[in-house]
Amino acid sequence: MTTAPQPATIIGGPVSPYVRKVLAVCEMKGVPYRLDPIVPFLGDDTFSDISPLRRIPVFIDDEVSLCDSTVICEYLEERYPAPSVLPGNAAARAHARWLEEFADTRIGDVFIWRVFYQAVVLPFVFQKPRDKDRIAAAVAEQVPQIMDYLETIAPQDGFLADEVSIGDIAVAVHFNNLAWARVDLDGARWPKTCAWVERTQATPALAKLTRIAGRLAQTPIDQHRKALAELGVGLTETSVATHTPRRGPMTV
Ligand SMILES: N[C@@H](CCC(=O)N[C@@H](CS)C(=O)NCC(=O)O)C(=O)O
Repeated sequence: MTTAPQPATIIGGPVSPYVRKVLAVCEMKGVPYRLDPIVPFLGDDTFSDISPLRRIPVFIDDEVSLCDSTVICEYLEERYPAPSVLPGNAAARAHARWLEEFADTRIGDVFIWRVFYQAVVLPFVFQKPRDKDRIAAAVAEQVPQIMDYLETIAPQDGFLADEVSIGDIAVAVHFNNLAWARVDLDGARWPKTCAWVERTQATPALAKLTRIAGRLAQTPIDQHRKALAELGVGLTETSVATHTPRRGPMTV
């Protein structure tokens, strides 16, 4: 008889797109987890030990303690192969992995660091004013470059492959953060991409996580655990969070 795995611990708040990517894969594969929903800049010394780059997500179970959403999702795919979050043939798998990499690096750099960080993290975590010119420049220059590229690869309908994969998920999660930073995209200019992202965000796992994260995005950080408990999310008993930011705001 196989016993159900003990819940894994995931460190990181679901407002992070990288955390939502990992949570989506857990949800799709039925991997139970408990969350320590920290904002990375508020991590304590234990967090520095567990996450040397002081980034979220971190995934801990009975066998591993892992950093980096891609590494974590690959581990989940190997340990819990069904249902798979990778397409069935080698070429489609490689394409999905490329989109995951593009999302994690380029989309993350622009949507998260140049826009979301400026619009949301600076005022709400560091109590610093947002740099509106910097946000406007990213929205005018880098966001369209990304959208133009995505429009060349976005599927006309469905997903990158037959089923939703890690490539679709990794891209789609970043668009919620852009919306929370109050950036509207022109659906007429990038129709295939906007429709593909919406389809992916509407899949059950991402729809659930977007609802949860959207609520947190409107909730003061010191009330995140309470809000998550009310939403029925399992939480760790202890946290690696402190109340004051450990590191000054990055300039990007
Ligand atoms: N490549 C990493 C990126 C993770 C990442 O950048 N997470 C952000 C939150 S959205 C973070 O922890 N930033 C804190 C920092 O860089 O100091 C992954 O895929 O997990």
